Amino acid sequence: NKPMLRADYRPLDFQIVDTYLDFNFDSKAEFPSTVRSKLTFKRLTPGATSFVLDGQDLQLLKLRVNGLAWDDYKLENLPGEGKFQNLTLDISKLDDQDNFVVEIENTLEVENNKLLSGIYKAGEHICSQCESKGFRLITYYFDRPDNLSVFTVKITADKAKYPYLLSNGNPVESGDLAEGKHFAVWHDPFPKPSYLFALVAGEFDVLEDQFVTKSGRKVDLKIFAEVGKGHQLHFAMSSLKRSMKWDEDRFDLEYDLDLFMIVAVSFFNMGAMENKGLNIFNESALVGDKDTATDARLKRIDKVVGHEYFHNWTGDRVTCRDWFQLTLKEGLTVFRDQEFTSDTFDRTIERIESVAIMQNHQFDEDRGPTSHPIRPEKVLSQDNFYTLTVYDKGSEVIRMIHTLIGEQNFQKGMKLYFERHDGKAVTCDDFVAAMADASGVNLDRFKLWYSQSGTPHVTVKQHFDAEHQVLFLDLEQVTYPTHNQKEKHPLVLPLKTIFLDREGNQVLDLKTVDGKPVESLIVLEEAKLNLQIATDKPLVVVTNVDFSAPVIVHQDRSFEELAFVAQHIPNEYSRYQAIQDLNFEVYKAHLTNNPVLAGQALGLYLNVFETLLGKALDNPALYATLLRFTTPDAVAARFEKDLDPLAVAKVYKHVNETLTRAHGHRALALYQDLPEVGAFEFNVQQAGLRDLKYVLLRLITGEGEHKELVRDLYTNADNFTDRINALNLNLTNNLGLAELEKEFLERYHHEVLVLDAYQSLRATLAKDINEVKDLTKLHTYDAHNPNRVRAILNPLAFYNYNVMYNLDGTGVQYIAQEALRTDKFNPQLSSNLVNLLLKFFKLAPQYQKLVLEQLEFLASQTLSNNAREKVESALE
Ligand code: HT7
Ligand code: ZN
Repeated sequence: NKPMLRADYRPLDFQIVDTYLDFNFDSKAEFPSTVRSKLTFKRLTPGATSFVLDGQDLQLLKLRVNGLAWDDYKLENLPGEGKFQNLTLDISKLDDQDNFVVEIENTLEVENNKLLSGIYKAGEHICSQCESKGFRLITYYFDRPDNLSVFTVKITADKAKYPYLLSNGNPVESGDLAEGKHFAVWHDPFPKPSYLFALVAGEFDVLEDQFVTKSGRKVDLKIFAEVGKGHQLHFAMSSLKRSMKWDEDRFDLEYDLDLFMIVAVSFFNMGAMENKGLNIFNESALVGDKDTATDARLKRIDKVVGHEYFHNWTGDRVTCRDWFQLTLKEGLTVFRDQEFTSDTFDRTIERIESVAIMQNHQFDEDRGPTSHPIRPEKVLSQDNFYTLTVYDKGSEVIRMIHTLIGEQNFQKGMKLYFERHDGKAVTCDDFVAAMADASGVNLDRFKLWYSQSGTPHVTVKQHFDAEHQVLFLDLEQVTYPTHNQKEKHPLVLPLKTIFLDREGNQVLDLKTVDGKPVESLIVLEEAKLNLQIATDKPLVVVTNVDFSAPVIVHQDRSFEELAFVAQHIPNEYSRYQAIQDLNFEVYKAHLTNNPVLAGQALGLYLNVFETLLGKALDNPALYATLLRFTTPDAVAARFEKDLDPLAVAKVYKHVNETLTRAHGHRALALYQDLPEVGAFEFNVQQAGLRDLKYVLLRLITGEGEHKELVRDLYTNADNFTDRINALNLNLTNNLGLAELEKEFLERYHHEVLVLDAYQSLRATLAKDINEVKDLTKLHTYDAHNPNRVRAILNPLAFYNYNVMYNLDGTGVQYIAQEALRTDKFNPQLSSNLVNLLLKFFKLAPQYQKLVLEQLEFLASQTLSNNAREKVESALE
């Protein structure tokens, strides 16, 4: 298959303006299910006489044009997995009619569709997933995002098995039919591309509520989940209502239909999907309450519900012209969900968490074999571009625009964007133009962020000339060549900067020696910037505060200076960053076997840790984060090469043991002083206290003492977070409290998502690969369900280095085998698993060899486009 290029975009010659779909899910055999479509076409290019409709794995039964049987067509089988059968229609006989109707009838494969794309069975439910190219598995169509059409959908199915029949928009009609069947008709007045089409059929528990918009319209809200799970939907409903309110308050955006529905399904490749008026969710991102979900998962539910809801405007009302523009809707919507979480919970913690995704994962993507700009130029499998680069770096790019022009101008830009493009399919250039025009700020140079891949490195050098009372501050940026792009240019980097004096006070209103103000936002536009700052005392310079630009900062600092910043800086994000930098020095000193340096670095870290412990009660949520010694995955992310994952894991263990010995008694005193958390509520204070309890207990019980505290935590718990934390502590610190695990497994025997969390914990702590493989024996395990497979393999790869990178090669071999197995039925899942092997380039040779062997093995097999694109780019 040939890759597609961004430059190859051509507008449509015809548009399908109106789409009527009539689905018949057969009650007896389930299949062949059929769909009859009636598509109203409009000619856009005068003189155009033929067009090609996309199709895959379909069987054409009937074709009519303007009511007459039509022979002027060609069905073409294209290479690739699945039977691509593009349908070319020749309409030259139509005598130049610019509007005409095409009727098509075809079968569609529902029951045996394991791709989780198109229309498929998720357990007992029928559901759809059309982004990005799933609609072609349903019927022949212009399956591309720039064909906007008004959809009307009729669904007919067995009433007993499928009591709910749902699609986008508003319900129009429903009724009973012969032979136990029934039907429902839905109409969505907003023109949309095929990727936003949705259909769901099945039996569900439903939670209903209402939201009154700011202009006083009543919107019915319905959330559907598997029967028996209805009581676990209240949190998601509160998230939805808060999201709707927040989008009105912060972005002045109101919901536009009379009904908003969300459905949870058990088989899904991603988190969720923003289909107009009918979001479909992976149940793991929707279903959960205090007894079945950790605080972290509830927070994720909140975020994903918000994210999909926010797409209603940024994605649905204004969509992408082509898939190369994916970051137009995803980068912007991630930015919006991050802001929602920041405004709802805690801005610093949200920033720390989203920066961790960038630093620990996206930076590796940007320097590895699949490096691509946020708006890619060349794509083989579109599924492979739902990446951290497109989503999270895309959001950082939006955030930089926000930083450069300010909140007020940004909101003006959003207004202008909607005024210009509502109901249209547009490009990233259109978005940036709206921001530039609304703010009056020229963003021409800034736009390089859309086409240049790789992470800029910024070197900060400073020198104080006491005699002339000048601080020389030199900033320099460089982006190294990446796999996909050799030549790089300077980018526009907004760098928030703080100056501290030796007493730890922030110094404001600084001027350069020629009298110009030194802004707290330094914008580095060229390769270098040299500032001469007038000051009578030396200053500590901290830049990229709040991670104002997605760059890697290099700044030579002594351990003492890092400890000083960690203890004194009046910015919590930078405190966190300084602690990470100091932790990294601890690792480096240990890894280079330099006992003197290691002792010095660790000594300073222990001091900082003591200071942090002393302040923990001021802000438990934040300090629980600050009190965690940097984990091996975050350390690995800082390496460009020669990473020894086993050695990193050893240092992690050693430092945690040292912390227990040095501060276990202080942790115990603090634990005993903690305020009562009180009856469960989901808020940042309570979640913070629960997290702090875990962090302290981990220290306290590090040497196997005080295990009764862990037993008490479990026994007295009124929530899932405390229970799984107790289980975790028991296993991590070998406390021998087997009775906790027994109770846990009995209590949650039927809770599949809870048992996924248990599997993840087990996979993280497993001692060898057989222990990991044994997890597939649990009664809930299903080798075809992405949630079950990922619950084991992701933690193995990210958090269990001892097993993943065991030098006998069995860890990486297992991942490769699973990638190959899943590639036979779900290439999207397989390609995600191949990702777990793509860190090979930074490993020390003995580990790199093991991973490359597995990638070469995969390359020798028959693979889907999705997996092949990844494997080949790795071996190129
Ligand atoms: N826009 C949604 C993308 C998505 C998806 C893409 C490929 C294959 C399966 C998928 N499920 C959902 C998700 C989002 O960003 O909101
Ligand atoms: Zn999205």
